[in-house]
Amino acid sequence: MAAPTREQQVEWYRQMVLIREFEEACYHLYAQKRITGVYLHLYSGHEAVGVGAVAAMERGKDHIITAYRDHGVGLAVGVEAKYLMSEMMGRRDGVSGGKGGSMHLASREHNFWGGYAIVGGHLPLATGIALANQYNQTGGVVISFIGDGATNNGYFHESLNLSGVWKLPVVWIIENNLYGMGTEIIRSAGNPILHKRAAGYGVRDMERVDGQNILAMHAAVKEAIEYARTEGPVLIEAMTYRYYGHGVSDKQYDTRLADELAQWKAEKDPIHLFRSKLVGRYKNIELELNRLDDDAKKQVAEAVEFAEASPLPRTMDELLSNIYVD
Ligand SMILES: Cc1ncc(C[n+]2csc(CCOP(=O)(O)OP(=O)(O)O)c2C)c(N)n1
Ligand SMILES: [Mg+2]
Repeated sequence: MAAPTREQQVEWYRQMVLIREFEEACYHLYAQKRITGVYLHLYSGHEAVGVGAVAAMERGKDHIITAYRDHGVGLAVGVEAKYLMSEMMGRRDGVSGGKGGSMHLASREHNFWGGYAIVGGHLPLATGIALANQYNQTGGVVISFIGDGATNNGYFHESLNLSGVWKLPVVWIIENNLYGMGTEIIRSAGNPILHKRAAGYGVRDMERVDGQNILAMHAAVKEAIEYARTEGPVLIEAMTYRYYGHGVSDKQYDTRLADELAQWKAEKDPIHLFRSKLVGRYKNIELELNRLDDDAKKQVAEAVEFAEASPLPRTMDELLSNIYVD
């Protein structure tokens, strides 16, 4: 596999800082009740997983689906921040017409199929999308993210099994952030080495990948997609960490967890690690990266302004549209 170019890596850095900035803004907007809803699940800490995986996709051909921690994937596939922010705020210009909110982002144009709130509920959908691609011989592969907690749900086992039986073109990526809500994975999984579950279903086991290292993520997912395109399903376990607890209103961090969080931020932050790699490798790149940091701030501020000016979907037509398929 050819090494990623400087230009590609700068683009990945741009996406990662945009996601971080977007999520920080969402955190504050939620506290101010400018974003509402029962939950808000942020992607801060996971950026290298989403950006690395999306970077390995063939655009227009491959597909991607995830659960409710979905803002980062939306930005990585290229949905404009202003349409995502409008969806956060339930506005007409939102990607789902303002009727989905944070957990139901999707963009058909980007082959990004959501955004689902039911734990594991999107895994049978991923299986179906992969089956459609196999049946129609499109050559397309589906990337499906899976929370570590979701691997104990029946959907996970049924979906992996069918993908193995039919040799479907799907890359299953467990985003193992060590917790499902407040429960540590070692307290909920009989065998917490989650990638080993691949063996039970005839899925290729690509083991653990450092989800804080974007270059490792990209390389692993690239290899997985190439395999899935011709041979069948693959499972990767990406090790990562969430920065805001399960959701932003989850103030679970006792002293032990606060120490753990501080350690991940200090030693394994995916953006800091990538930035220092880039600065070490390429002369004079720092100014370019600083500019991207500033651009991300500007873009998110403009997205908030755009969203707040967008109307709420309140007409009778909007109330009744997109409820059933015609
Ligand atoms: C079927 C179902 N059961 C329970 C819930 C409540 N719930 C929401 S998120 C969650 C934890 C999932 O954790 P994980 O899969 O590790 O994803 P993470 O939030 O860490 O990204 C639970 C139990 C739900 N939404 N759906
Ligand atoms: Mg988890």
